[in-house]
Amino acid sequence: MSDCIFCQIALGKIPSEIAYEDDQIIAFKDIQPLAPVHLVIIPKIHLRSLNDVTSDNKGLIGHLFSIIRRLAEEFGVAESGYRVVTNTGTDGGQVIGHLHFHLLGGKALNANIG
Ligand code: DGP
Repeated sequence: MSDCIFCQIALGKIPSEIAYEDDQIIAFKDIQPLAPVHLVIIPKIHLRSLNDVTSDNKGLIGHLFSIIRRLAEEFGVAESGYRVVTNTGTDGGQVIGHLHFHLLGGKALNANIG
């Protein structure tokens, strides 16, 4: 989608600090990091949120999570611990309307969710 910031990042039209990329997904550093490690992992296809995910996407989502796990290792937070979050919709705090997963780590995160 031409007006989607994350589609533009996936296409390389908006620069980002890329941590991983393949034909299906891309991971980049969040522009407003909330933790020492804060990556955003997205599918390249435009899905608006988790609400758009169906069983047709199970290969993609499984692959995406395997890369998140690998990135947690590479960024040195796998042992100490980390959090994976996907905000969905207005009440979920989603700002960018392209499915994405936050990988947060590198500090003791607040245990309160919500
Ligand atoms: P969310 O609230 O879940 O929709 O979070 C969107 C995140 O995306 C937020 O943490 C900031 C990040 N973000 C927004 N625009 C850009 C951008 O242009 N580049 C990068 N690297 N991150 C962005």
